[in-house]
Order: sequence, then C-alpha cells, then structure tokens
Amino acid sequence: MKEPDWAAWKPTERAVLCFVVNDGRVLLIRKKRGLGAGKINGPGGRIEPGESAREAARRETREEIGATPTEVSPAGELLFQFADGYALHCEVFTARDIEGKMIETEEAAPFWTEISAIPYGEMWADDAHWIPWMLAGRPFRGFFCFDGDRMLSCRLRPRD
Ligand code: 8DG
Repeated sequence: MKEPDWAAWKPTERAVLCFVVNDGRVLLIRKKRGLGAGKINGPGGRIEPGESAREAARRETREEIGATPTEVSPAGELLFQFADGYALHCEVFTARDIEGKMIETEEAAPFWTEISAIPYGEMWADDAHWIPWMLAGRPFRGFFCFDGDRMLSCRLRPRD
C-alpha cells in the first residue's frame, strides 16, 4: 500500500477520543464492540451529524462509561488511512475528571490505570507513539497507514 498524499487526503469518517487524566492516572476502556473491539483504548467513537468534535467526546464518554468528562480540551489529531480505502480522522481530547459514577456498559468496560502502567501491548499500535505527547501536553498530528490492525507506517509531528 502506497502512503497517501496527506495534503490532499479526505477522511471517509470523523471520530473522537477522550482521555481523562487525573492525579497520575488515566481512564481507559476495554472496548466490547465496533472498530477495535477487544482492544484497550480511551472512550470515543464517530461524530454524529450536527455535533462538534468536543460534543461527540462528551457524548461518547457518557454512552460508554456512564459518566461525563469535565474540562474537555483538544490534545491532537490522528489521520488513519486503511488499506481497504477507509480513511478516518480522529480528534483527540483530554479531560480533567469525570462527573458521576463510572459503570460498565454494553460498549465498554472502564478502568483507571497508572500512567506508568498503560497497557500499550493491548492497544492500537500507533498509541504508544502519540500518547506520551498527549500526556506531556504537546499538541500533535499523527499520520498512520494500517492494514486491518497492522500498522504499516507511522509519522508524528507537532501540531501547527
Ligand atoms: P458505532 O456506535 O458507530 O458502531 O461505533 P462508534 O463507537 O461510533 O465508533 P467506533 O467504532 O467506536 O469508532 C472507532 C473508535 O476507535 C474511535 O473512537 C476512534 C478509535 N480508533 C480507531 N483507530 C484507532 C487507533 O489507531 N488508536 C486509537 N487509540 N483509537 C483508534 O478507529
């Protein structure tokens, strides 16, 4: 698979991720269905028509873990080109905390983990590259090619 011309690249769909980072810990989920089922990730999903990326981050977190993230702010951007033609843009947010009680839902099993124990081996292959930037507060833009869940190429830049 050839690397796309990223300057002319257009996504098929837009999604979001929301990582709650609090007191040296991060809130993760084991995703039970959809793209990336079985993997560990942050809450997230596709943006619905008429909704902003930040609204989607709040809604998806609520739907997946039953609690609402607070102080949701942009952290970076991910561009994924899949070998089958699917192209996904993903806006990454961080949040300060959650309001309400977190619960397991049909979509996700949530848990807190120490930052030093993030289980990168059970996450998407690109995450080990950009999550350290996110945790350091360095805005990023990542460009990735995948064949299924196999990462073919990976480039990370500071976001303008
Ligand atoms: P559905 O209700 O529409 O069925 O599902 P959804 O919850 O709206 O969408 P989804 O299938 O969960 O959307 C895919 C999620 O997975 C979205 O949050 C972006 C995320 N995701 C990828 N690739 C990668 C990746 O490489 N790393 C990380 N951390 N997340 C990824 O699609």
